[in-house]
Formats: sequence, C-alpha cells, structure tokens
Amino acid sequence: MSDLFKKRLAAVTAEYERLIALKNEPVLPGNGIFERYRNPVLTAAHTPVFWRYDMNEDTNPFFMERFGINGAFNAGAIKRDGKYLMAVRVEGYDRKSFFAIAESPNGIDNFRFRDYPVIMPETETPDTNVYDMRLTAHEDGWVYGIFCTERKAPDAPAGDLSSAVAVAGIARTKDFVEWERLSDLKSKSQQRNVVLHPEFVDGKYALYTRPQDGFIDAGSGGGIGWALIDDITNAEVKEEKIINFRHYHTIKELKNGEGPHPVKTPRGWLHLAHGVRACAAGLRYVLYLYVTDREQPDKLIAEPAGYLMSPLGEERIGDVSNVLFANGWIADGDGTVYLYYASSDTRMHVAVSSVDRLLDYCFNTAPDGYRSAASVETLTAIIRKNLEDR
Ligand code: M1P
Repeated sequence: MSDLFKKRLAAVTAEYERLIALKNEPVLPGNGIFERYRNPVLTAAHTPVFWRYDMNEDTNPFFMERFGINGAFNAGAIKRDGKYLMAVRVEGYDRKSFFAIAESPNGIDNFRFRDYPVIMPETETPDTNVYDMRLTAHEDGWVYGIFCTERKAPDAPAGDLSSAVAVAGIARTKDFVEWERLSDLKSKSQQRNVVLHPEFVDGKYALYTRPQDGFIDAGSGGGIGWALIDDITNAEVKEEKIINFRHYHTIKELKNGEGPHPVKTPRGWLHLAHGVRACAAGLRYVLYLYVTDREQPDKLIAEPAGYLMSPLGEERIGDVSNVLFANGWIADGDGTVYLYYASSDTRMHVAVSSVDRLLDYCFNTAPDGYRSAASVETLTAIIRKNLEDR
C-alpha cells in the first residue's frame, strides 16, 4: 500500500469515526418548550467512507472521492426494536436524492447509516428525483413511506428544462429493507408533503395533502388538505378539504405543509408543519404546531401564533438557505418527543421536548390575531399579569 493511500485512508476513516462517536448535548437554558442539541445529528460527512471512496488502491491510487454527497436532510423518523431510525434524504453532487436508513441507540447522537441505501422500486414512469419521506406505522400492520416523486413536465416547451411535476409516491415495508412500491397518488393537482394518518378514519385511509398549482407555488391550494382514500394500493384523492389554512401576513402566507404524521395525545392530535413566507432574501421556512380533535382529526382545535422554530446560527446557511423543514419526529413511550429537523436543505438536527410541554405550548400560547394591535393586547396581558402578581 502506498504511503499516500494509507495516510489518506486512515485520516478519512478517523475523521468519520470521530464524527459518529461525537456526544451531543442540549443547548441550555433553551425556551422551556424544547431543547435544541448542539451538533447536527447527520451531515454529508456521516455517510460511510465506503460510499464516497473506492477503497481499492489499484483502482483509486489517490484515494479520491468517487461519489460526492451534497447533503443529508429532510428525514422521516420512527422507533423500531428500541432504535431511533431515520429515512434520510441523501443528495449526491449530481443533485439526485435517494433514501437511506440511519439508526441511533439513543435518538440524539451516534446515528450511523446502514451499509446500503434504500432500493426503491420504480413505477412504469421512472422517478427523476425522490425525496422527503414520511414514515407511518399504520394500524393495518405496514409501515408506509410516502414521498415526493418529481419528473420533468411532459408539456414543457422545448428549451424549458426546469418545469417539473410533483406527485406523491407510496411504498410500504415491514423490515426497512424490502419496499413494495404502490401506485403514485392520483390527484387533480400536483402534490408534495403528503402524509398518511396512522389510523383508519371511517374505515378508510386518511391523507394529509398539500394541493399546489405548480411545482413550487401552492397558488390556489389554500393550505394543508385532508382526503379519505378507499384503496391505498390505488390511492386517489377524490375529495379534499383544507384543514389548516394559509393567511396573509403570517409565517405561512405563501405555503405550508404537514411535517410527519401527527402524534395522538389525550388532548387531540399534535401536528408539526412548516410554513413559508417570501421576503427580499427569498423564501423563509419555519416550523409550527397545531392540534386537531382526537375524534375528528380534520378539525382544528388549537394553533399558537407564529413559529415554534426558525433557522438559527449555522442552520440559516446551506444549499437552500433560511430553511427549517421537518418530516420526522418520534414520541417515545415515556412522553419524550424527538423532533428531527433539517436546516437549509443540508443537514439534520434534533430538538427534544415532551408531549406535555408541546401541548402546554399549543393550548397556552395565544393564537394569531392577524393585526399588530392584537399582538400588543396579548403582550400587554402577559406583562400586566406578571407585574400585578409581584
Ligand atoms: O427548499 C426548501 C423545501 O422546498 C420544498 O418544500 P415545499 O414544497 O414544502 O415548499 C421541498 O423541495 C423540500 O424538500 C425543501 O426542503
């Protein structure tokens, strides 16, 4: 083995192992609602060395990268056999995303990718790009992965190499190794951020949807939708109603989308979503919560004003800056909630809270009054109570 090869192999492997073994710690004191953890839980550099390098000196004498990884982000999450799993959107230098499973023994650090990425079967119309999988362990016994599949718009004029069509791809698994691909969701509009509700509703599968006029613009799509599906193996949105609306001059003025599937709590279904607004710097993506009725998951019962989390520090910078996006969280048996969020389409982080704390936040934070004067009224009431109670 040449010195160069030996040295580079040792250095690259040591750096990878150092990164995987890094202990994570909460950033305190936090805001009481959740604690962010200091280190990203997954980055491009967490992908195995043997994905990125040809490890054979004869065919890679300079020990150079052969497959560049651009980012590891927008991961679905689930707990399985005591381990915290993420179905990560891994993106190569070639701008193609694919899914890969990473797992950790504790949910906050030590995430390691499995040896191979997910081999996702294609439909008759091959996917150009697949991303943002939401995992749902449904009461029918399958674990579903619903994701966005993107293809070039068939009616794009010659020379237009950007117009695309977003559709929800549907797959299911029992072991996270073999995936059965079902038909893509049929819908009148383009769809992204489609999520399967974990329980049957009136004997049917239920989907959170995000109707959109174009590939990027939600346009006339009024917000997060809800649709009941007769047959998940041939899913079709026949009727869709909006359950969480967009509003002027809010964090979700431009668009919003369901995150992971909601968590069932004694006080209702707890939802995590993203909201998008436009500003001079471009689009700004933040995360917010809302609650729907326990018996009627399509009925909004609480929504605090504004965002739960917005991009902070290094989270603000990346491939698509100023973005927080979450499509995975895990509510553990003891009520702890691990909220996995991606920053700027680049890396994954974790914030930790509890079902009780998040419900307290949802039910005791004032809703949006849609006017500056209403916000001042809310603030004045807090100040007055504090000062008068002294
Ligand atoms: O680049 C930010 C996000 O943009 C899209 O999300 P949405 O349609 O909800 O606005 C998706 O491409 C998402 O993957 C990406 O993180």
